[in-house]
Amino acid sequence: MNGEHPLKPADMPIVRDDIRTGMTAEAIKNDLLENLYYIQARIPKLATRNDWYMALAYTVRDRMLERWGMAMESLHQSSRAVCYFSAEFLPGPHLANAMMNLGIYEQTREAVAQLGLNLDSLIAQEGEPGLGNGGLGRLAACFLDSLASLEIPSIGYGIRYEFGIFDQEIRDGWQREVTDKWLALGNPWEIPRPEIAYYVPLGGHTKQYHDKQGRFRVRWVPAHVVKGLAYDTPIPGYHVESVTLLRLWKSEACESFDFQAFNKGDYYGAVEDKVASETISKVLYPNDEPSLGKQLRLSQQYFFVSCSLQDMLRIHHLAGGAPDAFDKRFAIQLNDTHPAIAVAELMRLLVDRLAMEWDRAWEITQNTLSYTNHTLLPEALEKWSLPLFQKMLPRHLEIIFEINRRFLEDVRLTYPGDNERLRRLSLIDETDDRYVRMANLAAVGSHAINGVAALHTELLKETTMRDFYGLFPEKFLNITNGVSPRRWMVLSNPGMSGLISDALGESWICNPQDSISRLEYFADDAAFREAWRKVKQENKRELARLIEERTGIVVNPESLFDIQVKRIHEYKRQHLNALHIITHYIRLKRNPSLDAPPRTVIFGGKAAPGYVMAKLIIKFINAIAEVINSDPDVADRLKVVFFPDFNVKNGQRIYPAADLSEQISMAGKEASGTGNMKFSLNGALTIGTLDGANVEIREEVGPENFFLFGLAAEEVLDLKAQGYNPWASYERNDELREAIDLVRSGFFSRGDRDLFQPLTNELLSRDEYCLLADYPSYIVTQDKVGRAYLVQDQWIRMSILNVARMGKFSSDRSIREYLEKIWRVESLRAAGKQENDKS
Ligand code: B1N
Repeated sequence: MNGEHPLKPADMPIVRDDIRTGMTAEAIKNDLLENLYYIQARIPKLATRNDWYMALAYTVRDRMLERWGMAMESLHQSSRAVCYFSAEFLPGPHLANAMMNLGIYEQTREAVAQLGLNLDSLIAQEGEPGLGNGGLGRLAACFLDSLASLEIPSIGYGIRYEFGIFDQEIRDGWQREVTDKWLALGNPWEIPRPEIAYYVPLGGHTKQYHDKQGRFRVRWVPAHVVKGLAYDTPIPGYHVESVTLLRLWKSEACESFDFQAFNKGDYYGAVEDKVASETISKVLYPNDEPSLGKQLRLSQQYFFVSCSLQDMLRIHHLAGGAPDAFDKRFAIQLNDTHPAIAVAELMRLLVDRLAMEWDRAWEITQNTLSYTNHTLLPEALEKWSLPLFQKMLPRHLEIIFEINRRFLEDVRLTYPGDNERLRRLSLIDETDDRYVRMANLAAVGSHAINGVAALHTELLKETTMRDFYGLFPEKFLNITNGVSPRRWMVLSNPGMSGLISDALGESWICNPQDSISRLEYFADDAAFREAWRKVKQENKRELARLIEERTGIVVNPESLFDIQVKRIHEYKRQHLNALHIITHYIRLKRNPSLDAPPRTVIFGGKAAPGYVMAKLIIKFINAIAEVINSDPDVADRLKVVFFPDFNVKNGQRIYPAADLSEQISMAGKEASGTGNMKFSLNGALTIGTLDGANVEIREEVGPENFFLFGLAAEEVLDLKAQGYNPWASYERNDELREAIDLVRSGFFSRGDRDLFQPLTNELLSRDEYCLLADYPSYIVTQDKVGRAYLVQDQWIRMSILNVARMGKFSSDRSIREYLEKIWRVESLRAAGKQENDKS
């Protein structure tokens, strides 16, 4: 049999263990051939690049499954595990990350080379699971990476969307959305678990009854039931023996219900039910922030929360745990309010299904749950209209009313007669129509509430959740976001990471907070600076190649790479960046010998398909790019690029090539930002406002290594309180007026004066995000950036210092804080150590 395998020499013995788990190039090569043959059913001669990619993915996965078994065992035994509930996960491509974490990168490269293949091209073949919109989903993925690397028993629970975030194409400067068919070529990283399935009821009504003990009970009689199936993806930690589990739910029709309709002869009714059931996990809502009262979104949230809680109860039960000890076994983190229905669902499962007393169930619920807030934007606060809620989740509405009744009773005792406050704290908004307020539900049902950066948490306490802070200040805490140094440094920037490791050893990869600061000494080492500059230069050359391939634009890799990549949103102010470009362009036209370095301004990011102004901003950037890039007068001095389809994969090539990171949101609006951290960890300097985590980044790297501009959050409030008049700003500043007038003249729109009117009108009349107020200081600060860049050696020093001082922003540090302050869960490593100490 072996001898018949076309590429396998007859004398190569196959030892199953070795082939699936061996870490040598030889074992990897053999497994790769086996998987190509037995899973892809291909012989090497006929294999496509995707066949090879799939076979390689299975080969790497084989090496994770062994660790998987151990992880499952610990979950079923361990004293306490973390469950991260998130409607979004953006893990990015798995292959290279898994090879790095398993420590088999070089062996795999060799194995693949022996077969005449190129590893980088196989890595490039992988798409990515775009199961998230932006920062919030990517944060969830970084957190799983850290949970795995710190060996914390943990599960990420979410939805297996069939279609993730749309792919973005740019046509004639406009965004076009293309469906993301991430599952089309198969997904080798997931393991379907058809036997792990739960029923999720929806609609119908409730009935009261008395049980055998004569106790008052409620039964929910649903109108539909859908089934949730588990799909598991192993998330490997860095150089450790364990993996974390990402368990995503896919919705399906539940056969028994199909057949009922079918038997009644209602074939189409049965099919409709099937379609409706499968719709639940069909597509990710592409909105980053504004909440929209869509029924399907509420059913998605309930669907995944119910499956996950039922799954946890099953795991707990299998381990012999009593319902009463549920909170000892699990900590659940709610990633924003998207899974906040967990408060009512856990109560329902404990009270209705497991016949627990209300008070005890409430204690368990509060002990188990904690809530992270990710935004202060008022339009993002999730609320569901009462009729919709009643129709879909009648039992949950009753439970929420009961929670609210008890809660408001307590509030009345604390603040007698303060009806205004009562109205604000209520879980039900009764201002106009009636709504369920998900943030209030999450706050009341959790024992901890955290913001994601110091400033954000302060503003949360002072504004959005002020009344809750007054009521239970002890619940509030800050945990500043972080990012994975594995994916965002080692994997995406091997050149820079290699330099750091050569200088410091490799301990910084898992412990940047303690170790990477030693890099500071190397900022004074001229040879090190030169090596650092070369790495950045090479990264920029790489990105320049990619830009040409994707957009046709040729950029100068020696120019200052000035980059803003993030979701397109007015509060993030990509159009402020654009106004600077226009001003710089006008100056260059007027003064060809202007003393400023050549610049390439690069943008990337998706706009929500229904967000008209954000889509116009994309068109605006592309329109400016078209004019400037074809103007020979500034050919060597200024280029503008809109890099299409910004996602994790593209991000990995963009961050390492940046000189300047644009973090220019209006102060008070960006909860944290995490791109700001990725840039700085890759040696970019930041131009930014005092917003979100920028404040802490500046504190860490030092004000002299950070280009600060603009109003602070409080100053924005003052300005608005005084009655902000953007028109006055426009009239006061000549360069601003020139820039805006040039846009209004149709200069960037082939003479069309109307195209960008919605944009310029908004800026001149309302300017909600104070672009015109911040314009002068932004321009002055950009000039400073330009002058600083001209002193290359000094710039490189600052770049090294940025990286050396960014250790705080590892997601490992964030996770340790969650562990200590909220979850009270121990690492397996620590637990194992204690066991050893005892024996
Ligand atoms: O969460 C990130 C932060 O770094 C960002 O500052 C913040 O904007 C982002 C509804 C959201 N907040 N809210 C969302 C996403 C999807 C959705 O449907 C809201 N995303 C953020 C991580 O903390």
